[in-house]
Amino acid sequence: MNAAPDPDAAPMARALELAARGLWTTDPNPRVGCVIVRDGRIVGEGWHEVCGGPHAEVMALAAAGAAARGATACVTLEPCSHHGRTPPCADALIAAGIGRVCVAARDPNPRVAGSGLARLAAAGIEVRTGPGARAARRLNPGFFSRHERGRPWLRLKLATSLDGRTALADGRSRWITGAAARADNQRLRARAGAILTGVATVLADDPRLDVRVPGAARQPLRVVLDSSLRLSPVSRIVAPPGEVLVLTSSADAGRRAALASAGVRVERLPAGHGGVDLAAALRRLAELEINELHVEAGATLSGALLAEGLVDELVLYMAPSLLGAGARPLAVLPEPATLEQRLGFTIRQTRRVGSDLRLILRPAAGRN
Ligand code: AOF
Ligand code: ZN
Repeated sequence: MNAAPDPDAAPMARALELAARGLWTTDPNPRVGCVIVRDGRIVGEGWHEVCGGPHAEVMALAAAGAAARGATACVTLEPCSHHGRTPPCADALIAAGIGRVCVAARDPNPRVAGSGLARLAAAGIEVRTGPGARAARRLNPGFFSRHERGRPWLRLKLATSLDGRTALADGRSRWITGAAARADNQRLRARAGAILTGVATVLADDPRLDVRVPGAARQPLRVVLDSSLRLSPVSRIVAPPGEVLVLTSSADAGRRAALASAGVRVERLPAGHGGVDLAAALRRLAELEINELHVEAGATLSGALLAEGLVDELVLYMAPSLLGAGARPLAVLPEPATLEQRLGFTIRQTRRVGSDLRLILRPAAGRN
């Protein structure tokens, strides 16, 4: 005999679908959706669209109007209990007379962290948590990472040939992958809070590292790791729109002033091996409310991030071509002493994008 179907499953799936509409826009807030159900029928829907705007619950309550009384609200994240940029959603749900609340994931924000659920329960509202929790977290890897680990979710993008090369020996790399792969990468940039690169890449390629995809209204912060402040104030990455942050370990006031007058914010961090301390840089970016950090860098910085176990996800676009052994490698890494010590990954997804292949990989268990 089949178990009775879970009545919260379908509205929660719908709430998750709505939440995903905020993929490019809610930053630094999470992507959240809400569906209000009464007698098995959806009477209101909402999602968080933009930071500073109404939360998902408020939008759904407005749509439901008087039908919210006694209804169930399915929300992908615990309703907030704090006065942030907007008043607490828990209070709005209570005031609207909601009878029952079903929540996918608890809000890891220390200003909420269970107190939203507690406030609802104290008002006599039946509260259920759990359905859709994995999907709600998957939709917000950076928001959870920032609050739970104190660092952004780091996505390292690489574009290589079949033999794992990223450029000719002289640095020429435009283009290894095709237009479809590059457009796909634009969409990954659009969901990030910041795009990180190293100054060597800026000096060599003069990339813009901005988002130029239709429908993207927000420019992620562009971050350059530049231990000795070599960045030129006229490099393309500095040009508007969007903001630029340089993380350095240099105290050179003159160079700092030159960058500042070009609108670049410069912050000093401790030095690590071969440059700015990477863990400190990630901590700082989490403090700046960066959820997802999209990295497009050369072999040295990519290798250092991999070697330090700071990469959460690797997006590898592989072009069906060979560049030969003289071409540039994908990551500069210390050679493992034994095969057991090599960096291993699990393949999460393979997909053909135009003429190229896209692999999404995660570090194998036991790392990070
Ligand atoms: C909810 N529903 O739709 C969202 C929530 O500054 P504020 O007022 O926008 O609050 C931001 C915080 O609220 C954010 O860090 C997270 O903890 C929570 N987000 N909560 O009840 C929503 N987006
Ligand atoms: Zn809220």
